[in-house]
Amino acid sequence: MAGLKGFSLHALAALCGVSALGLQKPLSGSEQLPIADGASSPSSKKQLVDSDALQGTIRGDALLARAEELYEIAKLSEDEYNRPTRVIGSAGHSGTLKYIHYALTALGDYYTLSKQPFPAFSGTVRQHQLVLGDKVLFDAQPMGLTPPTRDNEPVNGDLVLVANEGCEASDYPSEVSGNIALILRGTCPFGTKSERAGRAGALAAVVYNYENESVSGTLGAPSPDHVATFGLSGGDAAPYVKKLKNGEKVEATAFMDAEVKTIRTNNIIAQTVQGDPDNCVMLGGHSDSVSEGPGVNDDGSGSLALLEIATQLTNFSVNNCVRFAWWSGEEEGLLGSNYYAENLPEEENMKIRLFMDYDMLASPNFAYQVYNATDDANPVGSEELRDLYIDWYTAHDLNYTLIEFDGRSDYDGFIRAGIPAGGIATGAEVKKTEEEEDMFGGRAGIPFDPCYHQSCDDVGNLNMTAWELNTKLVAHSVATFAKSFEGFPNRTDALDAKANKTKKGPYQGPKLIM
Ligand code: DTR
Ligand code: ZN
Ligand code: ZN
Repeated sequence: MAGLKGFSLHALAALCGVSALGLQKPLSGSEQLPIADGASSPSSKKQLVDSDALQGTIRGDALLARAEELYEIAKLSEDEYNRPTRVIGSAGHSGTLKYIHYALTALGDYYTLSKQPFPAFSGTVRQHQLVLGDKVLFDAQPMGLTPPTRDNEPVNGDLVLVANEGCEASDYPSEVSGNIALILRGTCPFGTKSERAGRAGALAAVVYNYENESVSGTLGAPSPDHVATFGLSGGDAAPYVKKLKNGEKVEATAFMDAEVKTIRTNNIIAQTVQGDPDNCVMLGGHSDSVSEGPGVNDDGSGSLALLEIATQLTNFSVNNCVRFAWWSGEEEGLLGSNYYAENLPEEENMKIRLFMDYDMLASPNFAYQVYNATDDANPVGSEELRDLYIDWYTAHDLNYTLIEFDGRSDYDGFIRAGIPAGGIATGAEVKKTEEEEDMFGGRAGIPFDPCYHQSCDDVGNLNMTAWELNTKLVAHSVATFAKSFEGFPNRTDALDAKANKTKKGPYQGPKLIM
């Protein structure tokens, strides 16, 4: 398999510390051209990278072989999670990191590799229950990264309605202490509400939605003042809000058997040795999945596309440096990419000409989606990157849609740091419309990826046509800027661009934070 020369499932087994007996036959490296042995010859003797040439090295079967290996790695978590997963802290995720690092190391000295460790948080809720009055609220949802109730046991008290939206200390009446706070969603993050409730002495908190639907999000980075916190639909909360506003008493019992672990994890960064180090094109995908499944599309499709392109790029020389990133902790709220972007010294920030995010490139019921970044709302250059994608799909007589640039994936930290960014995707839980069925085929009325964040996000969940095509587009984006930034806006003062023209949405990664 191109790019897998000498890399076999047996090697994978060895590096992941599992018996190869359970794995399929080793992959041979013989039947693919071009074999990525470019790493072995000096860059100066290589052809300058060219979009068509790099796109020409992309093969669906090489991508599929990597997906099959990734699924085998996800199965390393079965003992602990009873299912394949690559969630941070799992054997499946550490196996993913080893796989990526091993594959990059096999490319010799074409890249400078680095691991960026950072503290991440992983939350588990074993059991939970919320009882209001004499009713069990079955749709009450534990917030992500919620702490347990005291001693992981049920706590009882009065339900106390907090004023406004519970974003200020003054919103919490003294009655909250020793009782359970009922807080309206909005204005500030769930984590702030939980922290305020804890500081007011609440035993637990319930955040109720301003809409009828249920609400579940994350408290974000743990705080010692966080308390066990549920999300509740506006419909479920309404009768209790009414009672409390009428001065009636409502008893409550909250039970949250939960644990939040701090884990050390790593981003992996690979930068071409060759190429102008002051003018880097950067691209990323995330190496982790949710705990519910193996994440072969989300985001194996993006992170493996990057690995395949990084492998094939070694056949070429580059004028500008190319920096690949595999982010950890995206699913917990963009932890790795935010950590990276927020810790960039300004001088290093200015060397990144743009960041391209590749997260879900192979959804089974795909649409070709381009993030609708604009230079008015985002760092200048974001719109030009958007137009590169639009031009490529158009040149290939393909339809595309523009989707919200709403902070739901790893570009968010970069645009907040003033770095132009963008990317493409093929869709998640949102349902395909009739019009999109006409544009892309597939089926209207079902999600772009019906296995989004589920155990069925496995190799069978990949649309190979979309994946191979999008990987060629990723290759085009890499080759274009690795060759030249001509016509692409220069970085202005990072601090200016950090004026943060982008309004913070309710999402941080796939998690609702408010
Ligand atoms: N890939 C998703 C996050 C994500 C990025 N863009 C969108 C758009 C619509 C839904 C989800 C997303 C994930 O990592 O869960
Ligand atoms: Zn993702
Ligand atoms: Zn996800």
